[in-house]
Amino acid sequence: MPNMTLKTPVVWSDACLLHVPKGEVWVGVPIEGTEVPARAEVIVAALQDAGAVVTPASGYDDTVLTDVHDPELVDWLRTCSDEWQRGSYSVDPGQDRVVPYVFPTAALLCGLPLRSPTAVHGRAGQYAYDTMTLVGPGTWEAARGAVDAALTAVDLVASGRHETAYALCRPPGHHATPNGYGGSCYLNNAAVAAQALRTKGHERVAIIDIDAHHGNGTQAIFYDRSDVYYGSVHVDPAAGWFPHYVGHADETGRGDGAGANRNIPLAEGTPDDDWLAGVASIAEGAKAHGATALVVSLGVDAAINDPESPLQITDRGYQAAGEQLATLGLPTVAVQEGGYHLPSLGGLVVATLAGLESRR
Ligand code: SP5
Ligand code: ZN
Repeated sequence: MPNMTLKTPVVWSDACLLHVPKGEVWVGVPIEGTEVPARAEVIVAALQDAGAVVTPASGYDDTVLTDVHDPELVDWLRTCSDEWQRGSYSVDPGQDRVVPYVFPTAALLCGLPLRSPTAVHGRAGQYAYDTMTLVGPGTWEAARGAVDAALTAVDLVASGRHETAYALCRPPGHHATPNGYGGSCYLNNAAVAAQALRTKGHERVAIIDIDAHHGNGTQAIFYDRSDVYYGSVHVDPAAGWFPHYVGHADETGRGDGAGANRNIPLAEGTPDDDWLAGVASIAEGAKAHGATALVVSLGVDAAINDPESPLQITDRGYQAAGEQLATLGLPTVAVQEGGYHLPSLGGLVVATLAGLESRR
């Protein structure tokens, strides 16, 4: 897209580079992992090339975190790496990142109440629900920086200064649940942003999640609430894709939240047209819900070359998704979620933001 100038402010915190997972454990095998600091670097570079102004994130108090997360999860994330380093794990068995190996699932507890173990290598499985989401020395600072970026973007639109703002959050957030973390996510940036918009006076907020994976964390946080709509298009978890257990079409909300959750699982290989029909359908749902502000969980891993998903979305598709969401005419905060193909990441984000700007 030559000769374009993005007007959407890009909010960024240098702290987001401090999270260095040093790999992940997948089906028991340590692999390199794709949620790397270079993701953020290539996105910033592409946005600057497109003329976007990069704004540093402001600092916010930790109290915003417990609007959407249990305090125990927040305390764990803040302290577990230091506790792990104080143990001898980096020498024996030679692991300097926090990695769980046993999980208090229903299959283990068999109805007994959960009792939190003292040993940090036991307790890890109480909060981490997978083995791919390692915690290291800079993880907390980076996750906090990502939340700060999301909240700064909220302030930019809530003040009326901008119609749309983009937070370059890393690590991503939509798999982080009220009381757990996984899927390369620790704190739920999109949920914090939606909650902040609620606090600033928007009675109804919509979150539209176009990451290739279902945002099980965001869904869980708002599942019982009528004030925040969650809609997602994603590769069908039942077809063998993370998060496997959650993200089905019949998950529509519960109690007060009944009807305020919408999942559109898609087959492997889904191209632009069918994906865009899903995005349009979810946008309709957001409109019907009466939302007056929008959070976009902007994962670009549905892209055709992405190594983590089998969806086949092009740059044009992402731009068209941005254009569709722009027709809602709502104050919009876009937060970065996944996206792992380094050569195309930047162009995909630029295309989406260009689409979101189209209503000006
Ligand atoms: C935010 C986000 O997009 N999280 C994605 C979490 C899903 N990660 C699953 C990783 C599975 C291991 N990938 C091995 C590479 C196969 N091509
Ligand atoms: Zn994803």
